[in-house]
Amino acid sequence: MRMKQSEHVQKLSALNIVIITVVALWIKTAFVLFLGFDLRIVSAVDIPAMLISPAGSLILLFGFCFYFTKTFKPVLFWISWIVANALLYGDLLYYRFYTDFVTLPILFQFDNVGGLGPSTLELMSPWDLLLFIDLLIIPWLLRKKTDKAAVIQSRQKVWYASTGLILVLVTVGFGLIRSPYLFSASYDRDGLVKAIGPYNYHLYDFALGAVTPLGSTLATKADAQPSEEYLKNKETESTDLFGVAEGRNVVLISMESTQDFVINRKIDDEEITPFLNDLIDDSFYFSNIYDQTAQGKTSDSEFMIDTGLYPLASGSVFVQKPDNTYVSLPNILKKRDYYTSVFHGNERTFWNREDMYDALGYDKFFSERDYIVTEENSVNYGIKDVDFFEQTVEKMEELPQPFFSRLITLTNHFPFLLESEDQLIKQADTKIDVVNRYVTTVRYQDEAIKQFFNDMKEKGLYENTIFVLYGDHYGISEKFEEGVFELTGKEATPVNHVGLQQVPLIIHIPGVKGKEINKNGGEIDIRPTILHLMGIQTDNKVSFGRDLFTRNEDHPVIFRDGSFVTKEFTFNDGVCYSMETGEISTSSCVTYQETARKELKLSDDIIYGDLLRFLE
Ligand code: GP9
Ligand code: MN
Repeated sequence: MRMKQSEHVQKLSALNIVIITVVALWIKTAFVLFLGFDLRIVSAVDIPAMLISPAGSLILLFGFCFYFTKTFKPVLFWISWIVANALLYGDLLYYRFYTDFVTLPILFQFDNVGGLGPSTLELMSPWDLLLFIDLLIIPWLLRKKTDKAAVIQSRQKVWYASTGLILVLVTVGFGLIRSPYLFSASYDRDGLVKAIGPYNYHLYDFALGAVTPLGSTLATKADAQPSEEYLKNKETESTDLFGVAEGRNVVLISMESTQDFVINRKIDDEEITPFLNDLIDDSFYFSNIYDQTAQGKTSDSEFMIDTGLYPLASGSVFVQKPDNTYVSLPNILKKRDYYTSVFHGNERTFWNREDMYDALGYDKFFSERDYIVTEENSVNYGIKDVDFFEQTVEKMEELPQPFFSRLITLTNHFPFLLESEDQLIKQADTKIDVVNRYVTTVRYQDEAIKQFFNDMKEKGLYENTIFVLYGDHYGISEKFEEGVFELTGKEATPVNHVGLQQVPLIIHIPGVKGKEINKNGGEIDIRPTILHLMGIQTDNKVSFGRDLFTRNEDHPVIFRDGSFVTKEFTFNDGVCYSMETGEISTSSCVTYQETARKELKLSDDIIYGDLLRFLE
């Protein structure tokens, strides 16, 4: 009898097994929330809120198995386990590089975020295996299951479901009380995940993804009015530089992953960017320009420069909205008899460029198929920059003039791989290998640009051209920033982190002296700056950029997650800091926060409603 009793104690009911699994996942999720992501704890209530946030949704997710037949129950149980773990680990890997969470559209552009290539492997760690430790425990639990106990009483089901539901409601309700903009400003994904947990977040994101396509079907001309109203008050001063590059060819060089900290920096007395440093002496160098891209990376930078609109909060606008009407830079220039083209050594389909370039009005897209790409002249994502520029100049020579061309480099891309014969500077010597390699690929890119300028001179294309060189977005994500701080000797503070989001912007007009301009600005401001130099006054005001020569510095440079930077303050991860002292100054950011919300909403309305079709 005693023997039978102990056997009984060891047996577990199906409900117990589900509860143990949910608790294990809950603990894992809490670990990842606190240690895997960089969600800033601003007040003491953040801690219990974050701890509780995953529980309700996990309970409900696993509860589904109770309502199916005996055959389907284990299948659903394992599906739930896989879904929860895939979301958690997928988020963790994505966050490690992008400091952001996976969104529904990202799943449709999986290849563009590195797929399962070397970039992803670089982000994994052997310690990650610990996250799957419950995979050993669950089969052991299942062996202890009693058949009899497989039937879960209705009363138990009600208790189980009510607990899950109440926890979800408490989590969401508490989140809304603390931040009324939780859902209307859901592009602040760090804030959203912190408040409602990763699983509720994914459910919300999924629902949002399902309803947003309705935006353009239901939109009318009247929806465009608020944007027009808001933007008509945008200041439009002129300077004596207006029209200084009128009628010239325009060459834009998108410098892959190039951050501003490399400019005028040395590794053991060797400059990382010797050519760009020299070029700056003879150019307009905008030294406080911020990366404003989001999940669309390079394509987002292209989008901002061409349209003056903000990128989308989730996914790439190139992938999602290639059928919209855009009043783009190429279209404006085409009306002035420019021939417009893009040169890029990667596949035409990457970032859906092929389709989007049609929408943006480009006459021609020279892509991988137009280049001689071999094993020897390729590295990482494709053709090496030196070969790319060399072959590009030959094509450029044949273009009708004046032309507007964007050239997109590729070699300086994460994880920054380069054969030793191409390494023209020795690796840096920080704790972070990614940063050590980064300086070599940036140095290589600099050499490639130098050769391009020489070729342009040789072909007689240099004098009559205006060159716009810009870093497309950060290369060193927050995860590896420690190495940059080691290199620059700066302290790892939130304000210095914001400073690292600066990308170089150099506008070189042969024959025009130029100077350093240290006004704050962003990539969205590049378009009006080019138009100013070209002497083009656009009638179309539905663009959020401001000419960098006259930009009012009190206007915030707005990032896609609702954060921003002004001359005096920066709002980052939900906290307002003084730029000068780094001290927290909550009330100083309130008005700017409103401006950020307003501009992002108006821009989103234009894109989701395809509103520019009504203004043509
Ligand atoms: C690939 C290039 C790099 O075509 O645009 O992509 P990224 O990951 O930087 O957006
Ligand atoms: Mn890029």
